[in-house]
Amino acid sequence: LLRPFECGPIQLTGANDALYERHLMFDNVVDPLAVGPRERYEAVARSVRDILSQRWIRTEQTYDRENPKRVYYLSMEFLIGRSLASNVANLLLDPVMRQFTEEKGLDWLSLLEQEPDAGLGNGGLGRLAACFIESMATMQIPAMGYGLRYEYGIFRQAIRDGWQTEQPDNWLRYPDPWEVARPHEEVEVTLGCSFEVRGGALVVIPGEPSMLVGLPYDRPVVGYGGKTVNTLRLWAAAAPHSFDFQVFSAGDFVGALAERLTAESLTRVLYPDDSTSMGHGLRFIQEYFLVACSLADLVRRFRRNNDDWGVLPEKAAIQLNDTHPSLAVPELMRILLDEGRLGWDEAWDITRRTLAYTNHTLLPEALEKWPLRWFEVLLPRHLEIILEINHRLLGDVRSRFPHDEGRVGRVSLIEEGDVRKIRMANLAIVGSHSTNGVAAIHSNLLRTVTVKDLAEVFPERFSNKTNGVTPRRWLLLANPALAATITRAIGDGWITDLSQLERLKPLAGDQGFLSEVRAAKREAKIRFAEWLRSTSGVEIDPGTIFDSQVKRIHEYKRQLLNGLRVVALYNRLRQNPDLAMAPRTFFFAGKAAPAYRLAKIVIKLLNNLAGTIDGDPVVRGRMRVVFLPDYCVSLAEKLIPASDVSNQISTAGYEASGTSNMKFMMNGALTIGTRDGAAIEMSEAAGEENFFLFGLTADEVARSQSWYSPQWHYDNEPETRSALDLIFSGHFSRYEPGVFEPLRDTLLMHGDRYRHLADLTAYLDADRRLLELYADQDAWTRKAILNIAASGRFSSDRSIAEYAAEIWDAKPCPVR
Ligand code: DL6
Repeated sequence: LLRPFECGPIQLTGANDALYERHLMFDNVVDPLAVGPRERYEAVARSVRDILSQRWIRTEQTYDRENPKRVYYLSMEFLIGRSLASNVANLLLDPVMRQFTEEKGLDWLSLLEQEPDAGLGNGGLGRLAACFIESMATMQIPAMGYGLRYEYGIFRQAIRDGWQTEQPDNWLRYPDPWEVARPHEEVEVTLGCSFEVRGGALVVIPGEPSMLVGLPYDRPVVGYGGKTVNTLRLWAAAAPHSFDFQVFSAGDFVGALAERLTAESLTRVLYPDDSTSMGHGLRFIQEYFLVACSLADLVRRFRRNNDDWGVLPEKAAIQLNDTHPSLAVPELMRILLDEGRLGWDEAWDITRRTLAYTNHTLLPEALEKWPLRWFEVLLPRHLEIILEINHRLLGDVRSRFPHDEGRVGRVSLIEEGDVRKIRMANLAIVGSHSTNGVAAIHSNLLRTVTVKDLAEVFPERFSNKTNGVTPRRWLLLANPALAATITRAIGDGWITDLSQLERLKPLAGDQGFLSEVRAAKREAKIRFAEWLRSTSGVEIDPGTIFDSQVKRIHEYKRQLLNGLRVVALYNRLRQNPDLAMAPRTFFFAGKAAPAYRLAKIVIKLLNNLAGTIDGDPVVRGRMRVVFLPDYCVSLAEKLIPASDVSNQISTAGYEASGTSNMKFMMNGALTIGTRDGAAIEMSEAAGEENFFLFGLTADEVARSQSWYSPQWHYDNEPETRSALDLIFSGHFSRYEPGVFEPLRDTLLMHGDRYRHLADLTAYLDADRRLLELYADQDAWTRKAILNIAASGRFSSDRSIAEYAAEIWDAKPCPVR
């Protein structure tokens, strides 16, 4: 067997070669001469998995032996993307792979394209979870991710006539070489009701408890250097084995199978919406299923090595990624009370000291509140526990804040009304020892506005942990040219200590380094242009400025504002074709929640802008708009390194943090943006003079209700007016008259909650400054270098170090 990392770097040996050949022939039982690219990808991936397996086993053995405090990261989403290149890079296998693919005549890049993106998330929250587990493995923290094994991840977006259409993402159609099924570690989950399929619909039968089975599928999480290989455990739902025999013998064969299908459908699909909590019962059960499976599993592991329930908080830190897993509060209480037979006070103390909660959004419509009635039917014991927690909480608040019934109503775990609801954020805050936001401004607003009353009751529980992204995937892997340039300049210590990028600062004055960074950017642009041409036939010019906005499509993220900027610039060129303006390609990419009508109209607008502008000879070669369909991790890995400009233009106070902003910064793009989310801290780190900031601040937005008048901007700002007039004249929708009227309604008629027009003129002004700078290529590259040099703070390693020290009290447990 291969013994990686113990005998020095892995060499290309006959053994490696044999691994591949065996997998190629025996896994799918095919003639190696007749295999296709998919089989080749699978064989390579399986060989890599073989190589990491020993270390994976050794990691678990070490944790078992050392019994360290473990971190459990519970998340409904892990937006993993592809694994092959990242595992190879983290195992330091790149040179071996290069030699191997050469000898086998394999094209590495097309091999990588065979792997589907594991799109088990909507956007920032899920991608953050993926960066965090990679950082924890790199930092040798004994950690485990727990999530759901959705059979269908985030939908695949196609664009038809400019409109978004959704197609199922059947990412598990072919066997996934990374996952390992662990049927012997299944767990059972009990619900207070059962289900039946009647006429194709799922019908709840209250009062009849039922059982589900959670089957774990493990994926390796390889730390950089390959020393630690942690586990991401994803749960798939199944029906229990026992039930079918009873029903079969009663004769209802088909009914029994249908029920099995019902159970399995629980983890069939990821909910494709990250900005509303819309009361889907299935989602509620998914959340409970994740919590119940994960807690059963981690408690079982804990009990293997510890008799005393009281030490749970010293052995396990459970981080709740948003409120989605916040049923962990009553579930852990239930386990401690009913299974551990502890008294309330002890159980409550253990629960609170074990759990911690991260908030990711202040949008009221995204804060989860589940109908109390659902608890009555599905989780009656949990409801009992929640009511008791609430009873004690309100008693405590009344005694600490006498005569303040308003506060009592606001902190309560229950929202009164026609439909009584449980406030999941309140439950998570009350039932844990730590609540954090994900950027300084966000944590501040959370504490002082969104949950102000609770923060005053428990001030010591609140903190900030600014997000970060893993430099391995987002710089080393995504941008080989820039990564090599940096390594040549300062060595490779930055890969695991991104603060070392600061050492690039003095090089911002070095002509040689400037040329190298410029060449690296050029290389990334050419790579991206070639990839785009070969995969979609779209031709773009790498000599133009690449100006990108890529993220979920949402009103608060204001892709519409960017669209208005594009139309205003287009108008300038139409009116004055000789105007000097650096040629630019505007890239947009992102998915809209399938039921989010306005976001879909924004996608339609952006696509129509692309079509009309592309067809207009007056601006040909001067500006292009490209909407890249089906935004996903692997598209981001290609576009971000190639971008010169990063648009981060949310209405101030609405974007919790943002993480694409950090990836762009690390890759040397300059940011044009509002003072929102982590962009504030990024501009502080780089110096505001190296950012193109514009627009209302969060305070100004909060106070703008009294003065904001979209009509005023229309009447008094000629560029705003002509941009809107051009859109509503039908210039971009000749064959679909009126298609953009809903945009007029939001922008002009209904008060424009997201203040688009208030910021448009300032955006155009910042854009003018940006173009002025671009005219001086050295000055531009200098700022790009200063941005890269200041991006060290936005590594997920730094975020994880803060979580580990200040929330989890977790230490590395090296695998020897
Ligand atoms: O914290 C990760 C990410 C932030 O960077 C984004 O700013 C924020 O919008 C996103 N939040 C969500 C909303 N989910 N919920 N609930 O994805 O989190």
